[in-house]
Amino acid sequence: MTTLTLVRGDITRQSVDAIVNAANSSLLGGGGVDGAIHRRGGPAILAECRALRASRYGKGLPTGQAVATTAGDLDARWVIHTVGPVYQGAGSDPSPLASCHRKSLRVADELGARTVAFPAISAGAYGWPVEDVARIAVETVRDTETAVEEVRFVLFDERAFAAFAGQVHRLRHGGESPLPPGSP
Ligand code: AR6
Repeated sequence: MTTLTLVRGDITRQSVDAIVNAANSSLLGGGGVDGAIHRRGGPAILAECRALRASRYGKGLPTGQAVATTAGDLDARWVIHTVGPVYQGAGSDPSPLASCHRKSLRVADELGARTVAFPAISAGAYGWPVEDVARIAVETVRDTETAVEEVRFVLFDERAFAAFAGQVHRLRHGGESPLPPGSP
């Protein structure tokens, strides 16, 4: 049974087995969560990202995939880097965003991580409406088989926190799912 928890705050201050990074496909850093993770985690993370670019991911990490590195100086064992999709407007395909959550949990299982913190992937620079991100994230985690015991969504601002809280409430109180069964 995976417990979903919501925290308003900075993901780099969390104490968990794995912290998920909303990266870009270069794996070489950026702004937002990515910038904060590299700043606080120190150079060991970037060194492993560079090694990944020099080996398995010569062309970069594709959208919707996930890969782990050390967490450096963060209070975690691993950072799981995943690349969210860029919002293309109404009707954007949610499946790559669902895939980020599914693949991150799969990597967590391979590592043996039991507590995993997620940010609101794609809800910042990549432009997805946070309500959509919250729905896709919460439903995907609910529908994914995993040995992870706690998935903690760490939301930076009040609006994101409220969007995630609304989705968790809807799930717990049996609201209609806007997605048909089996969709991403
Ligand atoms: N802790 C938790 N959430 C945060 C933090 C933090 N320290 N900082 C920002 N957020 P974004 P994306 C929230 O832009 O949309 C980067 O440059 C933020 O308010 O970090 O997936 C990468 O390198 C928002 O709700 O990720 C990529 O190029 C959410 O985290 C690109 O941005 C995600 O915002 C990825 O864009």
